[in-house]
Amino acid sequence: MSEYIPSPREWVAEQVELYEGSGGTDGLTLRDTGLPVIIVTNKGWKTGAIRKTPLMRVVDGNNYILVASQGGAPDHPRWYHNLKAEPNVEIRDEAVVRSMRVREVADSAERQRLWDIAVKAYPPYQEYQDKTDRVIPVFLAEAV
Ligand code: F42
Repeated sequence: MSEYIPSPREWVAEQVELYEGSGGTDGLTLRDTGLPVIIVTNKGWKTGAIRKTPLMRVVDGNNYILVASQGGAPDHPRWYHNLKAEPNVEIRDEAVVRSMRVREVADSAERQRLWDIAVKAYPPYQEYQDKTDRVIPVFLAEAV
């Protein structure tokens, strides 16, 4: 069994603790936005450790759209690299935990369709894209 290493960002680690510790009944939204969050459990590609990454809950049918925005920072978040190396993840959506496989969406028409859904769910994503030179990666998580 790999070791779980909490995020070094305190507010993120605290959200994971509350969300998971309550079995998906508490800590379900992003701070004061009231917008729903999921928890992605993934593997660190260098350490092999278990990482838990809260992301906005953006759905496309039975699938989830994962947006590697990191607030419009110049670099991709570390979890981007983890997911590229190990696409098998678990996604917790409230009390439901599912095994899923993620893929980065390369096709530009497909990416645009998913991006539009993501921005509708969480409008700041567009502000983040506007303030960074990188193209913010979009993943689709599908049931395995
Ligand atoms: N981030 C987003 O990008 N998109 C969202 O929609 C989003 C929503 C959201 C909602 C609630 C919430 O609490 C947080 C939310 N975040 C969102 C923030 C998100 O959870 C991440 O904290 C953020 O994207 C930064 O991801 P990160 O993976 O870069 O995290 C940093 C702080 C981190 O954990 N760094 C670790 C460290 O020790 O410095 C590295 C962890 C790691 O993955 N290490 C790898 C390993 O092998 O273990 C190696 C990785 C490498 O390439 O070096």
